[in-house]
Amino acid sequence: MNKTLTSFLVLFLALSGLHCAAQKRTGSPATAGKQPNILVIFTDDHALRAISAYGSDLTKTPNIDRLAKDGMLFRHAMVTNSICGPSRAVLLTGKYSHLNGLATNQPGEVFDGSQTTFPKLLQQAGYQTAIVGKWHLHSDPTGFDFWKILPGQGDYYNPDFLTANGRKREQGYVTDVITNETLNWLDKKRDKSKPFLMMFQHKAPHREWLPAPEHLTLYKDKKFPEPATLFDDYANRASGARNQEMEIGKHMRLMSDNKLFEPKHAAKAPGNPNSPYGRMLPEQWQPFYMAYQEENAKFLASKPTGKDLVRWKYQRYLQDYLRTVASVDESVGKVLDYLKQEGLEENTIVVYSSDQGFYLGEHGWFDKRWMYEESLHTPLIVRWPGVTKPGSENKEMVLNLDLAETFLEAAGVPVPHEMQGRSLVPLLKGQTPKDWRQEVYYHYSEYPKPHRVPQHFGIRTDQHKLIYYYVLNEWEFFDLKKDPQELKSEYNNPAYAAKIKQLKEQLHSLQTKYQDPVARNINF
Ligand code: SGN
Ligand code: CA
Repeated sequence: MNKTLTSFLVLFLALSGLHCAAQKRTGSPATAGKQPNILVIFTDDHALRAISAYGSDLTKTPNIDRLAKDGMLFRHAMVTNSICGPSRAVLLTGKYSHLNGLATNQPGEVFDGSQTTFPKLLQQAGYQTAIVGKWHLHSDPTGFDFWKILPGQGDYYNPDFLTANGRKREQGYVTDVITNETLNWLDKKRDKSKPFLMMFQHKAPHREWLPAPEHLTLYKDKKFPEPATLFDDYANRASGARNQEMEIGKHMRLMSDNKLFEPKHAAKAPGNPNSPYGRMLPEQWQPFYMAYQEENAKFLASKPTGKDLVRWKYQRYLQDYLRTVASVDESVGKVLDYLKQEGLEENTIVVYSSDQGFYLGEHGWFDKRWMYEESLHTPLIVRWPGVTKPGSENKEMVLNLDLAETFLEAAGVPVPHEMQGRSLVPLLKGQTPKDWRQEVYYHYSEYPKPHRVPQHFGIRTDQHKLIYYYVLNEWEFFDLKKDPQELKSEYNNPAYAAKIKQLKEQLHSLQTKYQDPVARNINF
């Protein structure tokens, strides 16, 4: 063999070795036969408490529930960083924020689209890939054959959209526009000879919770139950819980959030022509304004204060939030009907999830961010005909970090080593591996604006949660069995000292395992 040929062979063998080492495992589709289509239905800020399949005491979501009836519902699906852009970056990359580079929503933070994402890998494996709706990563999507996204947060009425051809305003209500675009791509634009990945991502139910015209009076006379902690005094916890700016009473805005419009707005919507209300056409604004008038007049006549004001705001907040959820649920119904009608149901994995959970008055709050249960959890329902047992429930701790690997395994695509989650495919088959994770690592870092939630990281196990607010140098420890609402930190309780010491060690090893650089700088 001549020298050139020998070196070529050595190089070739070395490279194929490297190639294998860079993959966690070679996948084969989890079911025999064709690669499944993947439909990811993703909402923004959807609290578990606002989905009837999760036992909502507030509303009914019959279409989302259809997925749970035919598939698997995860009780403890959680996120690694409870805000929008960062959570979406984790979903795409299967890596924690400190490694995928997007840790906050702050201006100037842009997702690096040159990195490996699961849509890119599916595309390379022959999938047609598309994303429609909220994106919020500030760089153009990569790895998608088709994209039509909202710029930034997007708007509820007559939203602008970005595509590869530029920016264009679409007439109508955002949930409807996103639904129609999704159906249009599925029906007319995709290459039907290939399997598809469609990421169908709603803006709703994000703040400022503007309902669709047909839902403006839904729940008008309904009184929603108040959470037990609506008037939380934030005692017995670290100082962050007291100093936040996300209280319904103090920080929710009476006009733009709670629709307490002024008489002058009867003639003209508040804000400039690009603002959430200002961009409505007169024929959209008039019925919108009028729908709130009767209740607003009663409010102005009685001028509630103190706890009564909080109660009024809470009711108005829930009405509007749940009205936007009603549109999402109808939209889910339309797309599920389409799959059925086209004979796509059997070979399509449908996932329902959100970028994180949300507070619906618990602790007196709206918004998310905290490692506390309501915002750490996110809905996750998966229907995979022939794989998920209809009506099944899973109680293991799973993460948004796991979804990229799940989709890759389902499609039979090798998983890159650098991905940090774990495929949910065995769980979906009803076979939880013996060594499934017993602990979750969380790290949030956007401070102070908006909402003044201090930076923190922590560990959650089945029963306990330890949180460290590292800039404040304050700890919290909760026994979730004894105190599921997380109202009393037991950090200084000597009875828990050994447990806390053990959790600190586990926390440290999780930071090492996940390569979070914060671990190197903090000694605890
Ligand atoms: C906006 C909202 C905040 C919200 C962030 C992030 N304010 O700034 O309440 O926390 O988005 O939301 S608003 O007055 O503009 O509605 S996220 O879903 O993108 O993380
Ligand atoms: Ca969100």
